Amino acid sequence: MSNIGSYEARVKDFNWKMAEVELGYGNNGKYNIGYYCSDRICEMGNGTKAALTWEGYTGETKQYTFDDVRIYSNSFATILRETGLEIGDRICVFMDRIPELYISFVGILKMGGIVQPLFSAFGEDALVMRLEDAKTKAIISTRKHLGKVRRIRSMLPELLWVIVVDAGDRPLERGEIAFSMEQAPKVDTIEIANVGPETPSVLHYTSGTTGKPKGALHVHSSIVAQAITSKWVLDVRPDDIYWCTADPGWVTGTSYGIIGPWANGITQVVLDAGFSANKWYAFIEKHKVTVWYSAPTAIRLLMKEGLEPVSKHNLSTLRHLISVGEPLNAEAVIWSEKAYGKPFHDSYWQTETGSIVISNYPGMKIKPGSMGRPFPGITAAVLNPKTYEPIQTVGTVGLIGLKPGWPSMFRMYWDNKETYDKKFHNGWYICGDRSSIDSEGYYWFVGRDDDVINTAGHLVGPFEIESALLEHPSVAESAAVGKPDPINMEVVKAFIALKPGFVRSDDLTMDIMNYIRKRLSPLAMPQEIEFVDSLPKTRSGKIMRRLLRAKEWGEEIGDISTLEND
Ligand code: 6R9
Repeated sequence: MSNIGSYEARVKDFNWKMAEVELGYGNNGKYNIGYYCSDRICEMGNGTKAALTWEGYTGETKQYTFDDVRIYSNSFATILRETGLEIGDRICVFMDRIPELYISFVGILKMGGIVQPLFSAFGEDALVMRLEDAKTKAIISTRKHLGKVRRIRSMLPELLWVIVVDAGDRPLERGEIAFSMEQAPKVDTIEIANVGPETPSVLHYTSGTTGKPKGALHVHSSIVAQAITSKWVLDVRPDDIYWCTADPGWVTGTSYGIIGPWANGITQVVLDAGFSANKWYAFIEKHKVTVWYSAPTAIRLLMKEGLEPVSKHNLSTLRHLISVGEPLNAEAVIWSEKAYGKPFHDSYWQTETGSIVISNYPGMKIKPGSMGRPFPGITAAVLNPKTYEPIQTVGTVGLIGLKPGWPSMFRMYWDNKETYDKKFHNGWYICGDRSSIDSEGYYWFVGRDDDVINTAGHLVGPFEIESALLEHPSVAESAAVGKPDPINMEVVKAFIALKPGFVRSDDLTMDIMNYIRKRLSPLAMPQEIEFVDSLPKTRSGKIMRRLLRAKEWGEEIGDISTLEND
């Protein structure tokens, strides 16, 4: 029997108070996520249980118990306090998937800081944009990424400290601190910041169509939703070995790669290495993974490798598989059933929702290709895009809307109330995705309602790419759109009009691609560049990205006056 039991019964009985009681949230006036992910598990007698088994790209492994996480996160909290950082300060974690990333995340929360996780693959422009916006006070990083941080430091007057977790005795510059988690004096007890349920906890940046990336601000009580969805959707149980393949630079890697599993006292495994089917299967076999949370791009890559690598490994420990981030093709669900004897269960949510809001639940009939049904406690609908009223007709496509009020919902876009307010209409939070609902209440994803590019599950904003392209000496104007890709669903394609004096060439194409890869990230790098004389524009001068996109997808362009508002 799965944790959720009967979906219908849960929907009928559910209220968020029950989820709080289940977690003991607020007992003895304790609301801090850091406490619930470490100290509380130890207090319940599970201090010696493995919290994290980590494997690096060389195959080296390290293991940490919940007691280790408790003590090392105390050490992080202590050093952060000693440097003068306070409740509410933004502290960025900028590391590969090393143990320090996971444990400092807990430590920052314990001292009351707001964690700002950023992908270690981010280049200087991507970093500056997000650190400037959040007025980040400190960064925790490693030597590998220190060069990038040093090069942008002068542009960030608010940045006081860079904490380097693997500096050893190497010389550091002013404002940099060497701190080794394992060598620092062990701190058995600290005063955990006495935060309330509404105190900010995590700030995740996400891309929109226009403007800079926005920081979705979460609060400590988000853990109530993250813990219960881990239990009911991911179906984690005390003896599980849980593997979330997501990087904590992405919300999946924090909500379900740190908070959700640890709040439930679950052992998780982390592989800090690139993708290969054999490596992944060997990892599952070696660590006896039982619950696996991954993403469609990875599943498509595994499908490409076929059944042979599957047959070479013992994957019989797998009990429950879940996917997120992009539409999960029906074929992928059917294939996983053939390959692993278990279907992948699709789950849908966003940085802004903080936790899973629509999903296929264990024990419930899966309809391959459907995202499933709303989580108990979430009121969802498909709305008419003009009136924002729920559409009652089965199968009609509209905008996914959610009734505000669940615990992990973002509370604000950092310093951007205007954009935040635009996400609400007629009492609904508008996700920005289109879907229909069938007669049994299952949601069928249709597409995004904006120009954001979803490449391998990562949202990339066209504005960010176009802004970076404009900094290249040859580019006069540009448009970035998503183009279909069999593995990554979409990849970035850039249309570029060159400045006079520049000539189209393969060398220039490569140069521009590399420029974006370094300044932003490998995912933001255009996989294709098409040089054009000029870009299609509306009368008011806006670039008609949708026209370019429609061509790439072979879609009807239709009446272009409706594609962009003048
Ligand atoms: C968790 C996460 C959110 C956007 C979302 C939608 C797309 C996520 C999906 C899905 C189809 C699914 N998305 N899950 N599309 N089926 N199961 O992905 O957060 O990075 O903010 O992306 O991703 O477009 O609006 P985030």
